[in-house]
Amino acid sequence: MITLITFAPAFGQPAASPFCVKAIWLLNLSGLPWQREDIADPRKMPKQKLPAIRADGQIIPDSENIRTYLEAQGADFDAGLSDMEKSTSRAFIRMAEEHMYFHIVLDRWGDDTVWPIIRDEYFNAIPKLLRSVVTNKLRKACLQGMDRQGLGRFTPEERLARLEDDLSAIATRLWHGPFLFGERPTAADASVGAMLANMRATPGKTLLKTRIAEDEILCRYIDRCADAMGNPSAAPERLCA
Ligand SMILES: N[C@@H](CCC(=O)N[C@@H](CS)C(=O)NCC(=O)O)C(=O)O
Repeated sequence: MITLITFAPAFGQPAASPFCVKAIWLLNLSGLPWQREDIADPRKMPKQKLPAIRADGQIIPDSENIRTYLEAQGADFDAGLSDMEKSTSRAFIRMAEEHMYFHIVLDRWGDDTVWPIIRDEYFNAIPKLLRSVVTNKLRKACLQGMDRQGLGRFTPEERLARLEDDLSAIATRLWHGPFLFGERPTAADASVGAMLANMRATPGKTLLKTRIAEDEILCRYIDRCADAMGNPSAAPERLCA
C-alpha cells in the first residue's frame, strides 16, 4: 500500500502544507489504497521537504513526482481534457505552485500577528522554552529566502495586487463550470484548490486571508474541491482500475 508521508492536519486542513493537501487529493482521486504517516521534521526526506510517498520499497519526494507515480499506476487525472486544456492546466499548476504558494509562506511566516500561531502549531514538538530560539532562526532563514525570491520585498498590499490577476484567471474559468476544466476535478484543481484552501485557512486576519474568505466564488470552489477530493469515498469515480 502507498504511504503518504505528510505534515499533520492543521487549521481545519488535512495537512498544514498545500503540497501535502494536493498529494492527499490526488491520492483520493486515483482510487488507489493509501495510508498516511504524519511527521513534523522533513530533514530525512530526499528533498528535505514534504510530501513524499513510500511505495514499491522506495521514497518518492515531491507532489509532482507523486502525480507521475500515480499516473504510472493507471490514474488519469486529466481524462477527457484536450491538448489545449492540458497545456492551460500545466500553466495553472505552475501559477499555483510557483507563485500563489509564496503568498501563503509570507502570510504565515512574515506577519508578526500570525507567526506566533504558526510557530506553536508547526513546531509544537519543540519544548516551549526552546521553541522561540530555534524557530526564530528558521523564520529568519525563510524570510531571507523570500527576500531573495523577490516577493518578500513587496508590502502585503502590493502582494495582494500582484495576486489579483491569478485570482481573476481562476474565477474566469469557474464561470464555465464547477471546476477549472468542467464538471469534475482534474490535476489543476488539486493544486489550485489546495493553495486557495490554505490561503483561507491561515489563522488571523491578513489581507490575503480576508480577500479569499470574502470571495463567494472562490470559497464555494474551495469547498467543492474539498468535498470532491477530500474523502476517498467522495471521489467522483475511481480513476484506477
Ligand atoms: N515542489 C514541492 C514543494 C514541497 C514544499 O515546498 N514543501 C514544504 C511545505 S509547504 C516543506 O516541506 N518545507 C519544509 C522545509 O523547507 O524545511 C512539492 O511539490 O512537493
